Amino acid sequence: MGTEQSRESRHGEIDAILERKGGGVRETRDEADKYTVVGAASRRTYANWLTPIEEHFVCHRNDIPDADADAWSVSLTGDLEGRYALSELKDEFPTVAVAHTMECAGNGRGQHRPETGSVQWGCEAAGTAVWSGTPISSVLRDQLEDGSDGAWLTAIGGDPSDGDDVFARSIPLSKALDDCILAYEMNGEPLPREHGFPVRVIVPGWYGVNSVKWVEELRLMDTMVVENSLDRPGEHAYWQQEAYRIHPADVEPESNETVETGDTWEQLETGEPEHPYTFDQTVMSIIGEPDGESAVTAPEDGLIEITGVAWAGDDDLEQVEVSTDGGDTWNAAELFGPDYAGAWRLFRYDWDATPGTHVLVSRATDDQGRRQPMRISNPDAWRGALEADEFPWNEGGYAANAVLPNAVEVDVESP
Ligand SMILES: Nc1nc2c(c(=O)[nH]1)N[C@H]1C(S)=C(S)[C@@H](COP(=O)(O)O)O[C@H]1N2
Ligand SMILES: [Mo]
Repeated sequence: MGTEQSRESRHGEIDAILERKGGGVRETRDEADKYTVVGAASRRTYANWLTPIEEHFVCHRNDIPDADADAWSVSLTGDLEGRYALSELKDEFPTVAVAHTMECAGNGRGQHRPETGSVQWGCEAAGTAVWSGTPISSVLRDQLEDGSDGAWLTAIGGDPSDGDDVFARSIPLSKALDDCILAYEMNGEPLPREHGFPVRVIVPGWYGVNSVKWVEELRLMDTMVVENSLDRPGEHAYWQQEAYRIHPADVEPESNETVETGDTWEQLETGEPEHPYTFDQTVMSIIGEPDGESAVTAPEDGLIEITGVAWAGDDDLEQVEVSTDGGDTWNAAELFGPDYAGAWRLFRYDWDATPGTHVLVSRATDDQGRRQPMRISNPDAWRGALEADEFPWNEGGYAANAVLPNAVEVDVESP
């Protein structure tokens, strides 16, 4: 297919997504005119626990496959064998639902200075949906031997890659068996095409890139995907070993067969491996209301409720603090609402507001005591940034969870 022609069909496809999505939506692409990304969340999205499909961001690079659910199957390969039709996956195994806060690893990329490449997200690329499907552990259990410790499960997407590497991502088998599912519904609806119809992987609490859409193969190996791991054309390792790695400018990340931990923050702190993989999400919070779009009139008692969401990947959240003076002083917020592993929690703080302009900021800490840093560092700081309460600027603009870039400026008017 000629480039012009595929671009045209691509733009049509994006228009169709935009039509289905609600307000606050825009499309962005990278230099190669690839990447369908639709920033669907607005500030207000973060004042609610459940993200409606229309407000859930979309992110992928290739065209959406034209999938026929009746003909779709998932093959088991590597140290596994077999193949399941979608109907078998649905009917022969238990159905479960998981609540998952999905954040694109590039969320906050647009907050890096100098700018990094690719899509300049603000904080729109996160959402919480309830995904239903089949536990991966149910599908694999017959075939697993006791010695599967340390193994990796690679999911391969059926999106056409036009001669580039197929979209393949590996996660530790232990994580896959713990809580991952093959999802065929989102918020009780059949999976929308752009979210992976007819079936996708959901990896609760991990960056979106790990949740492979349009999944057609699950491969069990002793290593994660490295070059030439798959029975596929191409070199295979781009999406695992090159893209979505956290590293300083002008560095090519090293390829690893395995790593000790799927905890992205621990990789960053310890330098093992040198260039972390974007696996579990780092601790993060966003204020949803007030949203700064219009002035707020203080009620008679002066109390304005500040509401937002906070999450910590597959770790638990310990606390959330709110500042109403741009980060100079902090107050404890109250956590409320649903409390599911892998999904964000709502927080609120009753603010005794005075008329004027105020800068509201939120800051979350996970159960291992790791707190969101204040700002993104300069490009030279790399891992040393953490000691200065900064998040390391990195070339791909990944995993940014700094506090100040997500501040909201609010005008309060007298009652
Ligand atoms: N097959 C396939 N799966 C994919 C991608 C892709 O390009 N191809 N993009 C990933 C990325 S980077 C993200 S952030 C999530 C986004 O999921 P969503 O579009 O349902 O929000 O899908 C992931 N799964
Ligand atoms: Mo992403």
